[in-house]
Amino acid sequence: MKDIAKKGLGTRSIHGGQMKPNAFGALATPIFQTSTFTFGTAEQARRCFALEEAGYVYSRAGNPTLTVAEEKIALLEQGEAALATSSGMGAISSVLWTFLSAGDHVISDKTLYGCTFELLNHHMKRFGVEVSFVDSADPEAVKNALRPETRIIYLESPANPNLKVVDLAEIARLGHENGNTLTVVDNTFATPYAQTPLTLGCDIVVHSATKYINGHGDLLAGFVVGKKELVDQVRVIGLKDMTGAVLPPMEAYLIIRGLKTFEIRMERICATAMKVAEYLSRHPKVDVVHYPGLPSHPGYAIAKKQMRSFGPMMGFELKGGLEAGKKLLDSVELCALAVSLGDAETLIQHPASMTHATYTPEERKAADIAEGLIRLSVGLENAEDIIADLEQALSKV
Ligand code: LCS
Repeated sequence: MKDIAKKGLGTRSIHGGQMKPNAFGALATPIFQTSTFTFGTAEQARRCFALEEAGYVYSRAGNPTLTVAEEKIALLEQGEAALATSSGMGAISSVLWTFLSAGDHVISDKTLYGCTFELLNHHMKRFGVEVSFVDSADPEAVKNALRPETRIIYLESPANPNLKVVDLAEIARLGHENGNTLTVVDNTFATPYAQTPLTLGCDIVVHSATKYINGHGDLLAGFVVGKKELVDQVRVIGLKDMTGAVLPPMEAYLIIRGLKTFEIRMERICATAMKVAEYLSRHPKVDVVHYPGLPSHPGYAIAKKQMRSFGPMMGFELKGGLEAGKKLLDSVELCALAVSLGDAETLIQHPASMTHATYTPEERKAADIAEGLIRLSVGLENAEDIIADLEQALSKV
């Protein structure tokens, strides 16, 4: 479609990247469930392997169904290119293994998804990569941690699980000022509906597409987005040779299907999230609500500046602390007690004992992840029903 990059989010997610023409004029995207691709001649095979001719050779390096999903995500994030992976961790590890070598330095925020923290905090040093954990909501802390060998600044904004907001344009600027430093942002919590870090100057966006991008809680997937030159490196080094974290074609098809409703899902969910956050912030048993759309949130002004919407995720703490929080989790009926996020169903969980059990209590304290924090992933149910469920559960606390 002509000028697809200039169309609205809904149009881009439905029409972007579609094969033209689809086999037999099929409207839905065909699932190319194949591991390999045949060549007409030995010379053509040689040209494809020498990258003198474009074409698919083997599904670890590319597959037409994945290409459609990748082009849609690139259009949504306003990046030049995207790469699909088999999970969010597949996207993150493929990026890190591509750009890091022994002797390199990484600056990471202290507040991260638990497994990303585990990878950066425990495993990187086994390969001779040093990681400094800072509070990147304070750009001075990032500036002070920068070294000539800092190759990557890695962060989430809003962060999992406490919704910390970071000034992405400022951090990317500091990275570029330092020279060869890439700012990598996990945009899973915001989604491209609410925020596009590449347009703020960041170099690479990673996603767990398991979450709101797919939106139906029935698969795992990830994406890497950025300049074509960077994404190509992740494809041929991190994905093809190091992690092999390839997305199956059926999963790519389901993401393409889920994306058709991406904009309307996010519109509904973010509006509901705002109502739920306001409800919780007025409740006498609630101590604090962590939602970037509330003026009481420390990152509110920056969120207002860099986000188009305040997103679908929130955290909250009860006045009764951890014990009250457990009682609440045991009392919800509509909200599902489960990790993950971004499903049609509202999900509720306790980070300290579930997603962020990879942190020690001291590490959680340093990262401002309260032991009693409850995390809520708002779903597609009606706002009044989600609120009624929280109300009946809070009455039992
Ligand atoms: N990045 C963020 C911000 C995440 O929340 C997750 C998973 C990942 C990356 C990893 O993606 P995956 O490999 O699972 O597709 N977050 C989860 C969570 O908070 N609960 O369960 C999984």
